[in-house]
Amino acid sequence: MSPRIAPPQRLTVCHPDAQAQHRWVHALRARLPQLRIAPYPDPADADAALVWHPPPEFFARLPSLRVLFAAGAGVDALLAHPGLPPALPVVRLEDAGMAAQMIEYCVHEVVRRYRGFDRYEAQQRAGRWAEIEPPPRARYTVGVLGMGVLGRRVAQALAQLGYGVIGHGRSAGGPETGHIERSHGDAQLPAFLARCDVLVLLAPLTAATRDLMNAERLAMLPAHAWLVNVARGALVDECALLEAIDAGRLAGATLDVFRDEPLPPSHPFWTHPRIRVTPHVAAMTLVDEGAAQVAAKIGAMRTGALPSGLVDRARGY
Ligand code: OXD
Repeated sequence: MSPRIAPPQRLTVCHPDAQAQHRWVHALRARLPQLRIAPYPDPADADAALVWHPPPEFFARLPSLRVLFAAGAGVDALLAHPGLPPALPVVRLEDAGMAAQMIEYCVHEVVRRYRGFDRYEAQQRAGRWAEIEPPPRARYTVGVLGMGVLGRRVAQALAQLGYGVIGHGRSAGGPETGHIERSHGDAQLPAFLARCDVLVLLAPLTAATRDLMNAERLAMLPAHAWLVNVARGALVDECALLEAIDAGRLAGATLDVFRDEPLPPSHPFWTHPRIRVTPHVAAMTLVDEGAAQVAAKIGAMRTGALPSGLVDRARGY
């Protein structure tokens, strides 16, 4: 059981985008009038911080920090910060308006593939009039790899539309997901991958998931499958992905995240006919929703409860 975290009094906001930093400061001040809130590096005696990609010297300049809020859902970069004190509690945003966007993005890609809209685009270019009949929706299987807050919402939305959905997680259990078929662990991963018509990656980046979709696992997907990565670029071996698509062992991929961001101008993904690229926008953090969630977490801390979204440092998310 983690010890209680004292509710903060002085909060610094550090964001690489000055405009975003300004908006966070205002939104948090409106929700937390009792706190002293200022843009980094003020206040120098801050006991809490809300951060996105803090600079290398960040933690050395703020020795009084007692809790850290991440301005996003993924904390992989933050946990890899060399200055992060080992015992500092890290709290991440859990939905804060991201789930609705993630659902839109994933549903868009699944529907596009299922209904053949990608093929209709090619047909239009060729001046060809021909119907494409989709298979029965319930037999069209979408695998959602990563059944955290966002993964569960995406899986539920797809299941409500009538797709056959399987949610794969690290371990059995976790929150109830109704009728959605579940699979879990390394042992069940090959069978899960083999059934996917579309695979949606929504797992956090940890030591266990880095390069998860390597050449061997990509080869477990059916050759007609489509990969959608809305999690982190490092989940996928990019060279192996290109090889699999070029060799006809995978239909293609929609990628919102990359190992190097922004995606370098010379990267082959930009021009590949079977790869769709978006610039890490599947679910953008909404400042007002995010500030409301941070205020609620601090509210919970005031009652002596632990805030939701507290990161398990050993597990990596
Ligand atoms: C996040 C992201 O982790 O935007 O929230 O990638």
